[in-house]
Amino acid sequence: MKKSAALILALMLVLGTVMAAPALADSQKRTLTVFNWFDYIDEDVIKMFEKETGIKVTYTNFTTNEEMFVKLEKSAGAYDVIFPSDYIIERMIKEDMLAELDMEKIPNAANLIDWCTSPDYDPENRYSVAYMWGTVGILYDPDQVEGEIDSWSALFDPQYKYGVFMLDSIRDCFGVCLRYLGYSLNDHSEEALDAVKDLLIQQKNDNIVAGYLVDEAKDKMIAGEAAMAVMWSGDAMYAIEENENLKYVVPKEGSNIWIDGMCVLKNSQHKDEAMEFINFLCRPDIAAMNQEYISYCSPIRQVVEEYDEDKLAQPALNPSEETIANCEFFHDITEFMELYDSRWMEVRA
Ligand code: N2P
Repeated sequence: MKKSAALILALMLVLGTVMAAPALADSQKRTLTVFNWFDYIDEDVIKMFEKETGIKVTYTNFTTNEEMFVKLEKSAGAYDVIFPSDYIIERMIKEDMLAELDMEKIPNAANLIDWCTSPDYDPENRYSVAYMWGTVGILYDPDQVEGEIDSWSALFDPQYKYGVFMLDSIRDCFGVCLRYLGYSLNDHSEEALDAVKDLLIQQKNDNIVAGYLVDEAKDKMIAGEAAMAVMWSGDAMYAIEENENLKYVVPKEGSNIWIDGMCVLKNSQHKDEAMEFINFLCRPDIAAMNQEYISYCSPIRQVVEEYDEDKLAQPALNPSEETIANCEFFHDITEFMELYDSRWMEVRA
């Protein structure tokens, strides 16, 4: 009797401790807050990362670089990993907002294709690792336009009544107009910006604009709701995969080529977890999942090497050398953005 009572007591004690012990005190849990563009990851990738590492991810989204930047300023310390484009990385380096990456913790960065490893905005990859890249062009429905489109002039052709979705993103929208008018997409002269403003207001007055959109445009184009849309190449590729009738072109006047990077904020409290996350996204199988899901161009060599003929034939995924040579990167022109902002407000009013 005594023996079994002691045994039961011992058993209860053991069970009691096991059940009462928390897995890990909250303060010891590894966490990470990621701030990325909408529609820019296969969410299964996040689940896999959490499962493999035990790091709990809070995943949040933005629509444009400018929106992201404002949110970062308003909530310092809230985010760890962010996905800014080239010109914003350039700005954030200047403003000392980014942490230097610990490349020893990101060995998979060795998988990057060459031209994405030493971009002008961060020549030694001290602050960023490329996530995706692409161009800006026109996605169009050949059934709703006359002939092949090869010029930005189509955006301003009054025959396309409510036929054009514009990209609701200030640098992209001004950039394509600047190139159409023969300027650099980094121009900030009053003369050039006034010409862009007049062009965009005329386009509205001619009832050509069907809307200023960002992420919604791809689904509307798949559904045939407009003749054309100014679009980032990956979204265009996504739409083409859903509706093979659609076509993408980078107009002959030239356009923007861009790289979105992965960066860690200087004030992040979870830098190790951040490096692990970036490393995970550079793993070839993970990068392939993301490429498949979002349709943007991955800079991971093994993914690119697996593209089949159909993919390679798509200018939205595989622009020609000629197209690339005719494209420019955006640069940081923060000190002149007031000149853009005031005109943008007039256009959008
Ligand atoms: C996808 C965001 C694409 C980023 N929604 C373009 N730089």
